[in-house]
Amino acid sequence: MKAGFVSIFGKPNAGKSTLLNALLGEKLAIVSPKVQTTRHRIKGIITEPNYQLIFSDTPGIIEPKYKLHEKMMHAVRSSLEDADLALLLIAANDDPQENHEIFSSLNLKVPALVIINKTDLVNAAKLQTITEFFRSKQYCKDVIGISALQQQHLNVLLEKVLTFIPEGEPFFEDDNISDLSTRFFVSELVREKIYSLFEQEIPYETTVLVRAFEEKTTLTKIIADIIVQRESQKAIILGEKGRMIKTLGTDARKDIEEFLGRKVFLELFVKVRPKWRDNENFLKEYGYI
Ligand SMILES: Nc1nc2c(ncn2[C@@H]2O[C@H](COP(=O)(O)OP(=O)(O)OP(=O)(O)O)[C@@H](O)[C@H]2O)c(=O)[nH]1
Ligand SMILES: [Mg+2]
Repeated sequence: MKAGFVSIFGKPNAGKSTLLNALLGEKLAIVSPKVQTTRHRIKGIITEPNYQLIFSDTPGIIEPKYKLHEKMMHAVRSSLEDADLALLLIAANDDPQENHEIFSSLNLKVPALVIINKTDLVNAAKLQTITEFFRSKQYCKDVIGISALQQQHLNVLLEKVLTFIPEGEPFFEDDNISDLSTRFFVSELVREKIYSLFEQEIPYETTVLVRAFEEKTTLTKIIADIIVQRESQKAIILGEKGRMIKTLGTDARKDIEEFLGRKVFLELFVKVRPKWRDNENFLKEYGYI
């Protein structure tokens, strides 16, 4: 039996969360075409008869501008600490040198595989160039090209990963697929819809807090607060005659129903909390520890 921790690192938008979901065959982490979608460390556990792998999706590596960003980078550091192996993810259409600088800045103490994602977007020659670029890097044990979106070469990746995992007993019961609460995943699904429905600063200045979660006989009743920084943002999220929040609620409810496997009644409220992203108390209340 092998058991170990594998952390996924990379720039925002490299496809870390898409990869976690593809490996688990389950949508655990929210995904969007916008940068800085993931804000927490999200563990996804795969248990097979002969191994247990605990993957960690992490926030994209950025230069912190707000306390919220500092918390996000803390989630990155904490995933560095217990990893047996690091997966350094780069989008095939992104700049290798810039990614190399970010990977170097992690000061890895564990072996790393460079994973070139989004290979569906480039030709073979380009893939070859990036592969050669990383092969010579000191932290890089191997380079593997994948497409997380199209689920290509994930088996090659898994097999390679296992060669770096020590013998050991499982850390989690075999029916666990994550360490996070259902409330967390519900709030994330609402946040995902905010990323897809709203533009500019709104996704980045918003968070979601599940305030009530009640299992009734025929459905689950959920009340969630959408926290924004300004009154003008509240007006945009509500929309004319409440149209936007209605769409948001319907989209989120459908995904939550799929996630929970039962009917959901979802009620959303919008609350203004000026500068919550820089306020320790608010950050704590909203689950950013
Ligand atoms: N073409 C293509 N797109 C991909 C692939 N993997 C991910 N994407 C897209 O890239 C975008 C970003 O994906 P995410 O998984 O949210 O990226 P992330 O690295 O988790 O981003 P942050 O959470 O912001 O750090 C989404 O639009 C995905 O659909 C891939 O293999 N090919
Ligand atoms: Mg992500």
